[in-house]
Amino acid sequence: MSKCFYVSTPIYYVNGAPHIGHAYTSIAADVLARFKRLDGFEVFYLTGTDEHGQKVARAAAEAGLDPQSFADRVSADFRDMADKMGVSYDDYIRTTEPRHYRSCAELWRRIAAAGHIYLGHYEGWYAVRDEAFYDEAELTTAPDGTKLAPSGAPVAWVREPSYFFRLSAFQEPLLKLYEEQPDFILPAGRRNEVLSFVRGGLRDLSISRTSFTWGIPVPDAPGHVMYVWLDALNNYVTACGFPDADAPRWKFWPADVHVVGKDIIRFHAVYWPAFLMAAGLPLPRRVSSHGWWTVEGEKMSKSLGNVIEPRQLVATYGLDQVRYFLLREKPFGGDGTISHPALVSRINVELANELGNLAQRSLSLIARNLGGVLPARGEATAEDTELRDAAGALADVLRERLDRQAFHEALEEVWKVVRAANAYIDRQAPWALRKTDLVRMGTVLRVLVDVLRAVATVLQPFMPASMGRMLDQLGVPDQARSIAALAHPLADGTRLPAPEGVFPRYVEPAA
Ligand code: ME8
Repeated sequence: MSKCFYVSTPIYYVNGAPHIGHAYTSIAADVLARFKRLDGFEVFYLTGTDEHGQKVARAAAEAGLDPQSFADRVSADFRDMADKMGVSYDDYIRTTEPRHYRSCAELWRRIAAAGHIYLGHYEGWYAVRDEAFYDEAELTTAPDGTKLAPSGAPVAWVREPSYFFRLSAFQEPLLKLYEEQPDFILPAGRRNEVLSFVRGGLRDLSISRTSFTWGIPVPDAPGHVMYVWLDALNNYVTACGFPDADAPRWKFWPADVHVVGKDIIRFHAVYWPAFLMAAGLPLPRRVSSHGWWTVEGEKMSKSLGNVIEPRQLVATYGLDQVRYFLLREKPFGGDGTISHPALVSRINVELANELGNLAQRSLSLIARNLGGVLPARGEATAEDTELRDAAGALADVLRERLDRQAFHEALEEVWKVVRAANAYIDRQAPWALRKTDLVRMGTVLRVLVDVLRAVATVLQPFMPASMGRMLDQLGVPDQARSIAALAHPLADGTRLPAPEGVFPRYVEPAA
């Protein structure tokens, strides 16, 4: 039996169009999914859309559509975005699907049967933009007198009958969870924030609304729809077939990692495990949160008109180039900014020059001087062994980095080898050996092909199409592109195709 791996993205609200922040989260989760597949795991990668709640109902009304038609349209656009970004999801869940209604009703019943739900009256502040409740003490007041949530979203006073979840009863169990599983929340800075929030005491949570209808009905409680976050979080088990314990996908639960932005860590690291504990279900292994992207140093916003459309970015710079940039430019947990000069520099220096050119130089020498035939591994010098060993260690190094979502470190480790290979080719100067020592020239070029093969193999999850082309050029057959296959050397004498550049330089369009 192969090992299972389950990774998810947040399900995105369908109130507006997808932007680069959504694409980023999905690409990061995609790299994890692809790496695990390459490493022999059976993977379940889930993404999708969050379609209920007041925020979506209002956006639909503004668009002059009923909420379902509106959600159909925007959800399809998010799906198209995922496809265009090379996101290899195994399932695309929508919270308006019948399977999800059934799953939510059952989750509610289990939590209620365990005595963790009671009927009351909610009175307090609510931010529709965040779909979240806030305490008075958390709010600030804008110059015009509007009360604002810590996220900057305006809040309104709400008063209505509501069911409550006994979140207060889960303070100790949650603290125990964070202590026993120190890497349940990554990165550590976010974990500390969650810890102090939970240590500060938890109030019971309002989990139903009666002032609007766009939601999943609460079982046996006419007029109540479920709080959109209870509905949304539950998508992660719906997709595994909950409540059918014999569903084929149930084996994937609990999830290995929920990838989320830092804005929604509280929902995933506090509410979600508490709901699951209350329902008697196993808990996810990790919630890994990432930082925020700004554009040329500015917050992305519709009013500033600087929202980046991911498909547009790909049209300008190329898909693999964008995927690489997003994971390389900033540490996962930290914030970063997307700028044209930074993109061009990553593309032209690291991709076109350091990696693309290295492959092109090595392969053209084989094409021109060795008839395009892969030379044998000759007698190795200390330098050959050192470089080959560094490349040989990459798979283990990347596994460790990606198991803690350190994408940026993973790419840095690959680039150490790429830079070492550039230094090696310059020092060995195989083009000069052509006249003095043909055998040594073959050995040097073979070392370079072996190193490039290891590099391209582990980079496939980041840049699937380009690395596929590089492996074609290196003569690596399809069935020899997994991590396990790296243990087996390429066959001497393999005929290599005519080399072609993989990464074009970005050239500014003529003014
Ligand atoms: O919160 N930088 O959906 P959402 C980086 N439906 N990431 C960003 C970003 C930015 N500037 N802007 C958005 C929801 N994101 C809920 C989730 S899950 C059960 C329900 C990403 O459409 C980031 O992953 O508001 C963030 O967490 C997510 O989009 C929020 O998407």
